[in-house]
Amino acid sequence: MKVYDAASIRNVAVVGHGGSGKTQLVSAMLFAAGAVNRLGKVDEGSTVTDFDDEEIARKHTLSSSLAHAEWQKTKINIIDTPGFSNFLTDAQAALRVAEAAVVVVDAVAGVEVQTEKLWEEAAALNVPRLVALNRLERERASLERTLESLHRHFGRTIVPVQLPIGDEHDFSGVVDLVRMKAVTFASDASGRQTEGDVPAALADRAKAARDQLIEMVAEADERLMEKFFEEGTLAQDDLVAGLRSAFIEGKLIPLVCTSGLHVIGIQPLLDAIVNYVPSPAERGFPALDAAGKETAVTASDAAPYAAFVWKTIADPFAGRITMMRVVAGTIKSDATVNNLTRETPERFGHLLVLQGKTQTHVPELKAGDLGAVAKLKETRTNDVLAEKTTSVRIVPIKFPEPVLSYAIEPRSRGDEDKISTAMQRLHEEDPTISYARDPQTKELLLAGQGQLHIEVTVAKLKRRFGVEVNLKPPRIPYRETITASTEAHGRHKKQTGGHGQFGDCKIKVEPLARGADFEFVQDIFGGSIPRQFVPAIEKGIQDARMRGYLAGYPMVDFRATVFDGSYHPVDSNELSFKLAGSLAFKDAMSRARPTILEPVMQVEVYTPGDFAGDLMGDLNGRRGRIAGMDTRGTMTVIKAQVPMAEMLTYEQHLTSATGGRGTYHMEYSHYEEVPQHLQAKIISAAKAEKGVEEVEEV
Ligand SMILES: Nc1nc2c(ncn2[C@@H]2O[C@H](COP(=O)(O)OP(=O)(O)O)[C@@H](O)[C@H]2O)c(=O)[nH]1
Ligand SMILES: [Mg+2]
Repeated sequence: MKVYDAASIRNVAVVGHGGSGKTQLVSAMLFAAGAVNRLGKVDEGSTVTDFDDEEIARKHTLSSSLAHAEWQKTKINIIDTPGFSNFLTDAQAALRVAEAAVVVVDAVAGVEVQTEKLWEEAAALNVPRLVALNRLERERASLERTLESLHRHFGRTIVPVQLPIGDEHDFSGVVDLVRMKAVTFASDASGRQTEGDVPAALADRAKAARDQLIEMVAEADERLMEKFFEEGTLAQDDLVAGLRSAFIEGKLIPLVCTSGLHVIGIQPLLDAIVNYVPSPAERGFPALDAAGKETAVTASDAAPYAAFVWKTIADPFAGRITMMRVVAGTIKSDATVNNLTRETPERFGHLLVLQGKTQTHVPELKAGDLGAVAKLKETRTNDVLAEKTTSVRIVPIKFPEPVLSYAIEPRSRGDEDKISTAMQRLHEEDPTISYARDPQTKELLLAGQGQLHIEVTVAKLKRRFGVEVNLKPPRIPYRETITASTEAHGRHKKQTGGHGQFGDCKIKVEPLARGADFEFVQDIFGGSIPRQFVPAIEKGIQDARMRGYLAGYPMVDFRATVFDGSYHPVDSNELSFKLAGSLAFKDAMSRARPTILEPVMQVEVYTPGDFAGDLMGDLNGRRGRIAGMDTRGTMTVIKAQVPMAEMLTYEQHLTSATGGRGTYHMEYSHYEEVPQHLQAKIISAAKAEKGVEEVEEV
């Protein structure tokens, strides 16, 4: 396998709405460039980049993957990315290590929800964008209509550099507006191309489109603008160079026409990538300097090595695969490198170049290249591998907190350890999931970006690690508290032959502020209870409060003060006082007016403004309190506090109410009293469950 230097590398992330044909397009690119000798198909599960079992089964990309092809003596690293909302972080990570984004847009559907999100993401990172108008051979596909949709959403800087030849099923090639040539493709999906003159029927349209392109290129550059005014047009060289710099500066977004399934327009797309996309030597890698200011690291292979880990794959057989971008210098196989983030050396084995799941060894990887290494011990996603002395810092990829959690239970007993090991591995691969045991409900909670995300994670657990689990909505960790102060008495007395048992205490309970949990105070009058029995009383109250009073949930936010009692010189012991403490607690609860508390979430909903009114109404219906509204770009942010119990089904609602445009985030905020009329239900549910458990135990 060849080693490429920065000037002959192009890194592109292929992004776009799910189903726009990204994976198929990548497959066609690899095929047309001769990197593979057969056209892989999504529908047959034979593409290079959707190789995971779960991806093949669902026919959807769930995780970014890396492929490469050589074209015009240049190595194009292509990252295929997921386009579904639960998995977008991976696409965002890919944009961090690419010099350009190929935004794939379906020629029938036009701009879709995730197209917008990823477009904004790429723009925020200043990543130049190229639009591939794809699936153009389908019925109702249209350049005009899609272009209108693109202009409406992203502005008029999107400009075709090609026109399609033939409509819908007759789509057979493209007119290259820069060179004014027609390139047509064999109808057998072989990608064989023939170059010729622009067909007469398209000549006028092509000329008009070219004039428009020239004008836009001229407008993007003052010097070209002057030339354009003088001569009424641009020289070929000026057009090519002007288009390239306008693209790199984000002033123009070229649009090409493709069909991934029929391998039409693919070589021109590869040409556009090689010709327009900056090499890593040209566009520095975004970083921060020692003072925290934004800077860019130029990919020079003479510089000291630096690499950024943008993704990790947890493979139960091959072990951990660490995917990195060499930012500077040269990294060699079998070298020991320094993990700057964790301050530890890492011993590298073979460096790998990835073609989907296929790994090829390379002796070294130079600055600007993307590659991988297997079986690193300490290194994780977002780590930087570099000399200790480097002053460069790389901003970590930001992984969103999980928004939704489910309870999981192993299908076979004793699988819990296996689950926890597997989850640790999966978390390395996907930091947007989390896994923990709820200390109160004792359930294992799996949290992720949405229902699909959690289902996919569960499927991975099964396929890769052989553990099967059931998913259930999580139990709400209710709590109990008291609303009135009272005094209470607990006496435990037992006289059974020989030794008796005697413990007796008086306590006072008082409500405390929300969040104060539990306080125990001893304030014993005289010597009515010997000091050594007080911890036993506390233990009795502790145990009893953890078992709750109304519905079995822990009793919190109160103080218990033991202030009096009595003892027996022979029969008193710790156990007796523990029981007296728990009896006193029960007695207190009968007058302390206990009530149930529920967790309330801080919720933020992001939605196009049109839906804000309805969504707020819905949140009110979920017993939510709207805390405010804000606009962020074209989106409205609704902030609200909503009981957790009402949010378990929110994702489905939000998706259907906004046509998938809305997203949300929530985190635990605080506990609040459950309205009285809802408490009875919680109590009877708890009793029913307890009944079941007792039956089970018999
Ligand atoms: N007609 C047609 N179908 C396509 C084309 N490209 C992809 N598809 C189909 O569209 C579906 C989604 O394609 P895929 O590449 O998985 O989309 P992705 O989610 O963007 O990666 C699959 O059924 C493909 O076979 C194309 O150029 N023409
Ligand atoms: Mg895909």
